[in-house]
Amino acid sequence: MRLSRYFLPVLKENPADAQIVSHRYMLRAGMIRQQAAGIYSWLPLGFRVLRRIEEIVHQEQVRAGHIPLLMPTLQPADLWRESGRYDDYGQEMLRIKDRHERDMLYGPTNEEMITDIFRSHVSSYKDLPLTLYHIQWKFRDELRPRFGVMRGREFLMKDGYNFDIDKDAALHAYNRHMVSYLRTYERMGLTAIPMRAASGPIGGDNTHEFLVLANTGESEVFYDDRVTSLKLGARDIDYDDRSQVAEVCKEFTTLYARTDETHDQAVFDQIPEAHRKVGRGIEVGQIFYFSTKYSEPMGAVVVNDKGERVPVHMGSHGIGVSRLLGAIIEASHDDKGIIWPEGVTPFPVGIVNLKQGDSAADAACEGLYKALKAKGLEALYDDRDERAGAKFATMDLIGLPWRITVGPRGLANGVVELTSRRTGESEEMSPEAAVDRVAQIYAGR
Ligand code: P5A
Repeated sequence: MRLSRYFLPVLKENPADAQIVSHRYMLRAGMIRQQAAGIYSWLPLGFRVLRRIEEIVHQEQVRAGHIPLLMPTLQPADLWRESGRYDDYGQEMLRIKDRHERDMLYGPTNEEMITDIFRSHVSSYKDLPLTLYHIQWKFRDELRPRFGVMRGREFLMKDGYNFDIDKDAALHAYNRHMVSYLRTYERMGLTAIPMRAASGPIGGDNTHEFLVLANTGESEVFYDDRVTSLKLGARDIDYDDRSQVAEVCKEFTTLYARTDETHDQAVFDQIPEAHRKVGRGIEVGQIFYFSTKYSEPMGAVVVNDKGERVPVHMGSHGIGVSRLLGAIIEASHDDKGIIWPEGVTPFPVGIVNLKQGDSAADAACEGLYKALKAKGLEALYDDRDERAGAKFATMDLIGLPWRITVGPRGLANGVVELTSRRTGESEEMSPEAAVDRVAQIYAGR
């Protein structure tokens, strides 16, 4: 993408109403625009990151054996009357009437709708286990939408729902989600810690929230800091192997890590003092096992291997897809701007032409741009007629992990400069070597 032809409306000034750094940088980097309280347009740069995050979520869900579908944003109220949640949900639910005076709502979550799909099409234990998920916009009329996409009213969620024959099978689905989420967040460059939490309006007794530690997080968290060094890494997971998956979950949930809702000071006090930490976290996901809470009242039953009709055991599992942009920025930035982890960056590399109009510099930039493209990497080429300082400031603000700087002086010696946004370190090398290095960094992304 050539910056001269892109739509990147960066702001020079700090927006007055943005209280936290991720919100400030998302506005300044021209990623989002607020249209109403807690409701945003996704401008091209923000949209690219959103799509990248969705892509990672999809890949890891499919890897775990879960099946994508797409349910609508608008739902009939009658489904929610069946589960009993229509009245329970209160003012967070946006209620709408259609022209026939039928009660509708903008879905805050989809337990009822997926249960309706299941009961209409599945009737035998032979069709289980089954986990369906989608990535779809939700609406919650939050009392205090704030911090940009972090607590929106309209927000993008991945929500998945498992249907199993009994509790053991459903707990395996729960564990499978936990492990697949760990992998998902790690690919985004995040450490998200599963913490015992409370289930709220979704229900059930088993639930974990995934929290990214950040001072600006909305949840108070209590944890043994050894939990922060656990990594799933590239280990090979067989998602059908119940004991392997359960072992991984045990590894990640044995050390104390809880939100204030489930905090137990007496247990916490037993952690060696040097490891006892109280902090704040951003909730980027939550998983639930709620047994037959929806299947029983809504009649989602199957015939088991003994010929009996039994309600299925269910759980639901959510990732805050749009919130993740904010969480990643909170976890990865400096005073000049965002520092995107390679896994989610909107563009893998930026090209800065220090002397637009200089024929050697222009030709070298074009050559780099095309050579990167040939390797499947779309660079953001700053081909504007701007001062070098302004170009660097824009690149630093939007946070691409790598920058190739091209100028007449370097080219006279046959070199360009490759700079890491994270460390600030630069290395001179030939344009070909720079292309190879960047391609190597992104190999297998
Ligand atoms: C699980 C999937 C559920 O709704 N039902 C379907 C269950 N869980 S949840 O914890 O309430 O939401 C899942 C994740 O969505 C994100 N989230 C939000 N993101 C931005 N703005 C909001 N107002 C908002 N509310 C929830 C969180 O990341 C949460 O973990």
